[in-house]
Amino acid sequence: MGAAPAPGIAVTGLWKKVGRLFTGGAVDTVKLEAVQRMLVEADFGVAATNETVEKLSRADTVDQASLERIIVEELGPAATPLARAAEPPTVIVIFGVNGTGKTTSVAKLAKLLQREGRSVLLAAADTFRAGATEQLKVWADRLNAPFVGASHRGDPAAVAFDAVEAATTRGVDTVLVDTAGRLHTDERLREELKKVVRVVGKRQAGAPHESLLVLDATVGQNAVRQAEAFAAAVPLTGLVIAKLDGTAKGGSVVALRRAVQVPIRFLGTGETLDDLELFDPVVFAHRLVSG
Ligand SMILES: Nc1nc2c(ncn2[C@@H]2O[C@H](COP(=O)(O)OP(=O)(O)OP(=O)(O)O)[C@@H](O)[C@H]2O)c(=O)[nH]1
Ligand SMILES: [Mg+2]
Repeated sequence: MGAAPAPGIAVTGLWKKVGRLFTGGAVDTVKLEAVQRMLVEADFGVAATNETVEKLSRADTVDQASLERIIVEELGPAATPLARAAEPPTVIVIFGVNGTGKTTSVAKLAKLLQREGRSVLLAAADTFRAGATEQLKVWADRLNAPFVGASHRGDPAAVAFDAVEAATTRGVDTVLVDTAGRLHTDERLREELKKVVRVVGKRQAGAPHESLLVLDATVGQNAVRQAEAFAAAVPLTGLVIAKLDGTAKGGSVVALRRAVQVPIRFLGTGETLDDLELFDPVVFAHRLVSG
């Protein structure tokens, strides 16, 4: 279990607020209601808040450790490493609403895989936003990774297809596909993303091997609605929760996991290539409660 909170992650220090309620006397409704307000304030959302409070009400003693334990349960299992296809290339597609941190997360994941000795190719299937292709190209150059893009308004599925093709020819291990961000309610985007998934699946058996949704931790409950909408559109294999350095709440991580029942895989904790960590529920709950 992590002792001190890692630099870069903002913490809520939940126990500093909650703990004083439980220093003496029995757990009663007044105390539980106070906890409820604190959890909502920390962005847990109503459902996760109520479940946590309900579990607390049944606990023999309420202490720092029991609150952490309950939150660990809600956060689900520790993250598994990224999938690797039996026959390369492995294809990883990144989804999310505009501005959540998709492109940055693609670059961070590329760095992580390179550190593990895996070669990567970056594909700019965001042909919608002007400058998006160039933005990913800059990261590819910095990472010294091959890159596939198209002209503005080109077909994103064609870019993804070409990228898998190029990776196969060059013997590249993993393709990371960046996609366009628009509102999660946008029907055209949904169709575009489904097509990307379909087309890479035709080109490469089992692809995409990972479909990761990037969510912005600073937007609170709005991210829950985004997560639900994306989960309904494409089969997701994991969540990346970005910008955790920019929020003092962090309870949204619990709410998000609950909303979509997709495992949390990575946390984004800053703007540089190294600001990505593998999600560990025990460490995270500890930061949330005891930080
Ligand atoms: N503090 C912080 N900033 C981040 C993090 N991840 C991304 N950002 C910043 O958030 C902004 C948007 O990031 P992008 O990666 O461009 O987001 P995107 O989802 O690709 O955006 P669109 O392509 O416009 O949809 C940039 O300024 C990033 O540097 C993070 O974990 N922490
Ligand atoms: Mg982008």
